[in-house]
Amino acid sequence: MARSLVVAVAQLGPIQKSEPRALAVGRMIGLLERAHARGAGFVVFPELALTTFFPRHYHADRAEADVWFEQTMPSAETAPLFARARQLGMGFHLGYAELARAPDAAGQMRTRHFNTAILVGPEGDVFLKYRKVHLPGHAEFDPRRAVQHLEKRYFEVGDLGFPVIRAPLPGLDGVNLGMMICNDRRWPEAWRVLGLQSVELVALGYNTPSLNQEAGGFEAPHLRVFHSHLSIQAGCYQNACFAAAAAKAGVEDGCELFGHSIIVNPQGEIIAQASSWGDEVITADCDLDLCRLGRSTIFAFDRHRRPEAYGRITGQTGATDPPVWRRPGGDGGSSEK
Ligand code: CDT
Repeated sequence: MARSLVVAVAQLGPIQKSEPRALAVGRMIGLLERAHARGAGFVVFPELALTTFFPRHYHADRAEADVWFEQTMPSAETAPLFARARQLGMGFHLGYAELARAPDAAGQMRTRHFNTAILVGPEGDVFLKYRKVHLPGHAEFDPRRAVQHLEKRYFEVGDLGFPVIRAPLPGLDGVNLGMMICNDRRWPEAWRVLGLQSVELVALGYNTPSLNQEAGGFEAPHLRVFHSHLSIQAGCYQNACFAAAAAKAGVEDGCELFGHSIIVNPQGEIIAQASSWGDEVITADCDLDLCRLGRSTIFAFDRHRRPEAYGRITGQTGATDPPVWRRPGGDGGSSEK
């Protein structure tokens, strides 16, 4: 019998700086209900779904930015979303800014800030938490940019790795679920760590501007969408999994986010795509057993991977220069550096 799950992506249109969380949560409940009416058992909401994408705003005093963070989850404002999902028997994925009292690497209790996402089950249990690992942007105000991207200022690098959990979703005893947040999708290492845990469905939220401010805006907007889709499609194909990628879209605080939310199958094909820049639900009926083909043939990791040749992947961060070729016996000596 097919292991079938109707997956929904709930793309959110813009959330302006002045808009309260309650407004966003009301919109999300509306999207949840639309997804339910289409038979979905699981809904993916975007990265930092409760507020505007605040890393575009500079706070000289970092503590001022704490207004964008959630100290509890569910919070008073998000409790209605949890309650409605439970009533409808639906699971969901939610991205938010997390302010936690948690021990750091040295075991010291500290106030910590993360760009976080959770997977919530149909009975309201938090199955899994993930904290964004690849934080793009910069930590200080950059006068060359028309729009800031201060994720490195407001968040710490996630400390939970890339976990996967096998958890029940409507109609299924267990689905192997994992998460990524936005920029993570561009890094094949992240996909492979999930693939090595037999992930079947990757939930992923993003806020991606149409213009690359770092490059002075010269990167064409259609290439920004292409690179996003390329990364997700390649990740799904190479790791034999589905992905449900939910964008924030439209003009938010004067900055355009490109939307183009998608659902991708293990062949790397886009099987559903948003077409608006507003609140929109897309769904796809996902037969999770389709993950088996890639996993048992070309990407049978246990038979074909060669970790002994991959040392650089975990051994270094930046790229080194290769040795310069020199003709053997010539004046230049050997080709070794
Ligand atoms: N939110 C996020 O990670 N956005 C980045 C844009 C980076 S531009 C500094 C992304 O990779 O989509």
